[in-house]
Amino acid sequence: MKHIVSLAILSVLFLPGCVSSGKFKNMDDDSSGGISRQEASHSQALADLFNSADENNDGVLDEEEYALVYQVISKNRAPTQQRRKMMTEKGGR
Ligand SMILES: [Ca+2]
Repeated sequence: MKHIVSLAILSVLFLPGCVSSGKFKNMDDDSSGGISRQEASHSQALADLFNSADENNDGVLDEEEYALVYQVISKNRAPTQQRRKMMTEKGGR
């Protein structure tokens, strides 16, 4: 039982970081270790937040900068997905 609780706690603590890390590697087309403005343009939300996410103004989002902006984008998407689900359940569009 202790192992299950430990795994649950570890999942809550590290899963968001793992998810953003996987997304980071997907966005980093040339595997340079950073997301350029051009690579960020594949996501409208990321492109819109690129300047504010690029905290050191080097024109590239490193993994830490991306993890922070990913949290913002994910939080902003959640209500929309919930609204769509509610509308689908009610038969609306
Ligand atoms: Ca940067």
